[in-house]
Amino acid sequence: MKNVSKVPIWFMRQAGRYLPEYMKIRSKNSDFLQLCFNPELASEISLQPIKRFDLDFIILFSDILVIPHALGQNVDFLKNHGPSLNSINSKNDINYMDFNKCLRKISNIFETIKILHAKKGNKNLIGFCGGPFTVLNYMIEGGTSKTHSKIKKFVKDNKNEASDLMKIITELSIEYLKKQIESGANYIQIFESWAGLLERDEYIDFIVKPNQQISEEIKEFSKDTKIIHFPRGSRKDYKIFAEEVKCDVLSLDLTYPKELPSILREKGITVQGNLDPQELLNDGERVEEKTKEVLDKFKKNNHIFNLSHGILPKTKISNIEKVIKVVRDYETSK
Ligand code: 1CP
Repeated sequence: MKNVSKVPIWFMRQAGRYLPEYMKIRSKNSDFLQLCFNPELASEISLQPIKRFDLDFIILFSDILVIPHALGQNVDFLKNHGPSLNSINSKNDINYMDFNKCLRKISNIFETIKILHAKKGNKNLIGFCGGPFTVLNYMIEGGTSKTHSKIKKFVKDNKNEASDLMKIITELSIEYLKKQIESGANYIQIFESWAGLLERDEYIDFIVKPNQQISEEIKEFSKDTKIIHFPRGSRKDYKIFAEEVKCDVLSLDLTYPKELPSILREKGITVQGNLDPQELLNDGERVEEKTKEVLDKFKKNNHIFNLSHGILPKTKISNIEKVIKVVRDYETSK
C-alpha cells in the first residue's frame, strides 16, 4: 500500500486586511500596536483565518516591530503609510541595559499566546520575530524604504555600531522567542525579510551568523520547538544559509537556486512555500494551476504549503479557498 501523506498549509500574513472580519476589529482600533498588545483581540484575530479556512497553523497576530518598541524607540503605524519610527544612529539612542524591562513592555503578547495555546486543538502554533538585520533595517531607515540607502551606508560606514546594535537585537529576540515558547508556541519563524540587501561578506556577518545564533540558542533551550527560517531574497546565498544555519523548515521565495530542494531533502529540512502572492489577485483557473505547480515542484520534499511572501491586502478570499482545495485534494506518496 502507498504511504500517502498530506501537505499542511498556512499563509504568511493570513490574518490581516484582506479579511472583512479583521477590518471590522481594525476599524474600531486605530492604534495598531495597541491592538497587538490586546490579548483578547489579538487572539481573536489570530484565529480568524483558522475559523474561516481550517488551516493547519495558527500564527500569533503581532508584528516584528514590537522589538524596536521594547527598546524604547517610537513606533507608529500610520494609515496607508506603514510603520514610522524615529530613526536612530547609535545604541545610545535606545534602552538596552535591562532586557527584562524591555520584555515587560511587550509581555501582553505572551498572554495572547497562552490564550491561543489553550484553544489550539490539534493545530500548530507559530510564534515569531523579525530577523535581526530586518529589524535593524527599520530602526535605521525609520520605516519602509524603497532604496534602503541609510541602512546600506550605516553597515558600511559604521560597522562597529551596526554590530553592537545587531548583538542587542539578536539577544533580545532570543529572550523574546524563549518566552513565546514557554507560553505555548511549538513553532517559531524568523522573518528575515530584507536578507537580499547585502553583499556576500556582509551577508555572512549580518544574516548567517545572527540567525545561526538564534537557532543554536533556541534549540539548546527547547529541542522540540521547530524553527522556520525565511531569509527572503537570498538568491544563491540560500545555499550558504541552508549549509550554516540549523533549520527544521526553510521558507522559499521566488529567488532560490534550482538545486536547493534536493540539498534540503538530503539535509532533512522541510521546504515551506512558495506560491507568488500576486497570483491571488488574478481571476480564472490560473490559481489552481499555479498551486498544483508548487505542489509538484516540491513533491519529493517534506513540504509545508505557503506563499513566497505575505498575502496582499487586495487578495480575493475566493482565491485563498481555491488554493486550499487544491492542496487538500493533493496526495503525495513518499
Ligand atoms: O493596517 C493594518 O491593519 C496593519 C497591517 C499589518 C498586519 C496585519 C502590519 C503592518 N503587520 C501585520 C501583522 C503581521 N506582521 C504579522 C501577523 C501574523 C500573520 O498573519 O502573518 C506578521 C508575521 C508580520 C511580520 C512583519 N511585519 C514583517 C515580516 C514579513 C514581511 O511581510 O516581510 C515585516 C517586514 C513587518 C513590518 C510591517 N508591519 C506592517 C507593515 C505595513 C510593515 C511594513 C512592510 C514593508 O516595509 O513593506
